[in-house]
Amino acid sequence: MNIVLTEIKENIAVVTIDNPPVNALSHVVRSGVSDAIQELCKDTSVKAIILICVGRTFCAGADISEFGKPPLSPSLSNLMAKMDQINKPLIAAIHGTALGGGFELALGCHYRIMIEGAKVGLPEVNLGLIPGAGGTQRLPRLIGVAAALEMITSGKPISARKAFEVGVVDRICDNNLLVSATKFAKDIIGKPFIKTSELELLASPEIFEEFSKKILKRTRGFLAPNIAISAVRAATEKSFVEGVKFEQECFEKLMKSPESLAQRHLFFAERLATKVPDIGKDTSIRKIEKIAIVGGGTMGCGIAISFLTNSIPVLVLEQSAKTALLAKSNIEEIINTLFVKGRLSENQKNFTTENLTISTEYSDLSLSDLVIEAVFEDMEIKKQVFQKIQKFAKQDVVMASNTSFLDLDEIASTTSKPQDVIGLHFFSPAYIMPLLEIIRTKHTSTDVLAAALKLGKLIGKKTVVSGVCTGFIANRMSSCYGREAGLLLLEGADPEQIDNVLYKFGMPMGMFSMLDIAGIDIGVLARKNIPTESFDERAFRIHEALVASGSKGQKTNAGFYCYNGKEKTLNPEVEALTQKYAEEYGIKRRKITPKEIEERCLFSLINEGFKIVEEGIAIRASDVDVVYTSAFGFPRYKGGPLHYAEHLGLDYILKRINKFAKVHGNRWWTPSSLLVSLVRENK
Ligand code: 3H9
Repeated sequence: MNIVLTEIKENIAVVTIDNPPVNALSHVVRSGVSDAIQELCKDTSVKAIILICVGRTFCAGADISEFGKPPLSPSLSNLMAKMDQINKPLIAAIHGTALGGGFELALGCHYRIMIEGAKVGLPEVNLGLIPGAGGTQRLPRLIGVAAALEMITSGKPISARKAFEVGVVDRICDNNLLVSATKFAKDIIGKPFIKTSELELLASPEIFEEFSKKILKRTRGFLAPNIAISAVRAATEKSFVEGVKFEQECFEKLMKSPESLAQRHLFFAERLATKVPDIGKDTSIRKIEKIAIVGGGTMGCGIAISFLTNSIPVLVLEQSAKTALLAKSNIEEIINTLFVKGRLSENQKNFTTENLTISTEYSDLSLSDLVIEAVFEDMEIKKQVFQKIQKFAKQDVVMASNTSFLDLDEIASTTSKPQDVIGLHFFSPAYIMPLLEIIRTKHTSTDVLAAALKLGKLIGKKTVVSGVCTGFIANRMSSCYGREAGLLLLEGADPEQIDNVLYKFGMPMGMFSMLDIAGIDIGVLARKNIPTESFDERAFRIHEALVASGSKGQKTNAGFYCYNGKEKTLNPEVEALTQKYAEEYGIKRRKITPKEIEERCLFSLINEGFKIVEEGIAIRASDVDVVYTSAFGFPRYKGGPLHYAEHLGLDYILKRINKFAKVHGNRWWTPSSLLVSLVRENK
């Protein structure tokens, strides 16, 4: 197979890249394109060159799997420098997604033509990097500093329409890309062309400071966005060549940073998580086209929106006409808000209206391929719902539960087809949160699991498969983290102190602020349905007392904090309760250091993560990282709990866990045997 192929027709050369799956700019592609261009420059019959890709996309960027390995010449920058010397027009013909180095390659061409529906972007910040092949120097020259800063620091791709509007592309076509690019080439042959590197760029220095301030909150802790700003700034202060040099220095520095290593780890981890050892290309997949959701509460509505906004019709089943109508209006209201915010197109909005059905009759489930139960988190209620689903749905229906804690094997055992039962654990709000935790029971059949994985991808979720245990991967880990935070309260810390430490570590917010937002009552209720031996009741006594007194969090203006408009202060009730329960449990209150708070909360999480892998609940360690970064906002620049553990040193973690076991007992601090063996093997 020719990875880079050149064909010449009527004075126009077409250089085609064919490097599946995403035409990454691997060494073979770089050298192929470089050689092709060199040859075509010499050929006087060639008047224009089109650069195009086959397969599902234009180049998706540098080959990330080559990062960290010895560089092979030509580098992408060498190739771009060569393209800058070329004396005939170069046209990039873009379909799919031109990302990172792929977009930079297109920016190095003199013209760009895009097919409708294609996208371009510089997502390097998502990998803890900045564009490293001239992107920070060329893009602002082409579209101005403000628009370039937004694209480079957000990493978000833009549509062909938007690209045309801001001046990234010269033409959009709606069908045959090569034919359109050839026509475009014929139009411009003989006309003078401009190199992006030679475009003039002017900007006032204030724009950079203002932009830095604007993105401060969303980029907290990340290294790359601010470095990207300085690289764009260099484009306004230095010559093109000097600017490119500065950009490359920044790129190389970032490449070695722990932040980029962590973010690259997640890139591959998220893709690996979709792979399950006994599910292969030949595995048959249960057909899922029609979906029904039993329960139109917050979760049910959120799940329905996730499908509807991805063009999948949904039936929502409720107990009464009144609650069914309420669910419908809630869904429509959210859809409308998303539309007003520009997050949904008019077409998507219309699809929703036409494809949402509500019902109160179980018999209406008879056409559904998948029924998701999203009712109250109560074992008995769920069992009854499953029995009804089986009674009314078709023979080969997939029966899913959205339970976040309960024993799915037990739920499945109430049906005569446990092989058709699976867990689809969405996180709230389901249409926003990126993770779908798929729970595989000991009976779930491979065609059902394969269908769930496919469905997750279809609705744009990151999928991770978990085995059955209390809380599965996400909530089991989160319970440990919450337990330590609760115990630390009793031992002498206050909610604000704990929250500040966790926020400083990089979590989006501290444990108690989070509980106040989510509603403290949710956890209190959930614990009523799970085995008491799976949690430490002491850690949650304050939660229970608060809920009993009506302080459920922000929704009641009081929880761990009191809320008065924008003002947030510690709730004095919490201090009184901690004193009371500390005394009751014989806990001597003391001054707690930030280090202890951080290590107790995070190392308990890490230890549980290793246990989850050791027990086979998670397929691999990196799945745990995907879950915790996607479900609970563990800082991506730290790569997830288990990646972070490796970064800190597993021997150090084990030493501290052993120390905590000595002080606080073995019940929660028995080190994971996987962790112990990893430390032993490393010695
Ligand atoms: C860069 O360009 C730096 C430059 O500025 C400077 C250089 C000097 N490399 O996501 P999918 C693999 S940094 C290697 O499931 P989709 C991926 O691992 C780069 N491999 O498909 C997976 O492999 P496997 C900037 C890559 O259709 C397979 O392709 N670019 C790369 O859902 C399919 O991937 C980016 O950050 C790569 N660049 O989504 C873009 N990209 O099957 C990263 C993908 O073995 N890529 N793979 O698991 C993406 O965002 C998505 O892959 C894309 C397709 C949207 C393209």
